[in-house]
Amino acid sequence: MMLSNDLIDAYNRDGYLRYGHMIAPEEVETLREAYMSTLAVMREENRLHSARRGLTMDGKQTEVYQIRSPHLRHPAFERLMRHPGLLDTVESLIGPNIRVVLYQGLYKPPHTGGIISWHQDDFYFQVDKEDAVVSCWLALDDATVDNGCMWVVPGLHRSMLEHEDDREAGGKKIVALDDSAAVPVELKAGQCMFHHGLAPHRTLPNTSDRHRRALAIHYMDGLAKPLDSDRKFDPDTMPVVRGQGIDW
Ligand SMILES: O=C(O)CCC(=O)C(=O)O
Repeated sequence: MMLSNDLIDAYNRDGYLRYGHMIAPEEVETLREAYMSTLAVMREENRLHSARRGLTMDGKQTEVYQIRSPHLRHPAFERLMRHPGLLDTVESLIGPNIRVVLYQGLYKPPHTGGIISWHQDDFYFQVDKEDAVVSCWLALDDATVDNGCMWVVPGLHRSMLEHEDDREAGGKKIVALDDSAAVPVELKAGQCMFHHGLAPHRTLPNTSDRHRRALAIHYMDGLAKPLDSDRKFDPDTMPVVRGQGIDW
């Protein structure tokens, strides 16, 4: 179902939208099974390496595992990426031509799940059109402050901020951000939130004894192109899922 004007206005004002339930409990269960079996296969293939580093309070290495392009690994992930209700919501936010620019699972294990620092997705995906990137972050476990839910700073999605190497955790982070107004976006399993490509967001460690399994699908306007002309195009990992798309 397309979003109401009130919800679109809220997204435009805040840079994010806490959506509520996108998928049914049976589909959550199917996705959890696909997630765990994919992680097990990646471990067997010796391809499971933490995407971030750090130490827990008791000195253990922290871990954040990324499943890149999960739709190429299991049909349940493909189904989610093309879920008609999800695409209706994305269409309400960025228009009728929709391409996936990156699809990833991000797993924070109990107790050792690490940090992903403040960043803007447009740092990676910036394209030649405004308001053309939106990310859907879907929880497969209840996402709470103690297991590493998403945090956002409402209303700070107007400009690109400077990023630098995050020497502690790895990856990139925003150099200077006033996060005094930051809010956690807690979700139940099967619920999702959407954030604008310029919305600063982060996730904190998983200090709980529960998994924190999430899927992030980053969509862009299919008629836009990356500003970075070196950005590689790959039709398998970046499919058009509704309307038209131009390749680059
Ligand atoms: O799942 C996480 O911990 C972080 C995800 C994220 O930063 C993103 O989807 O852009």
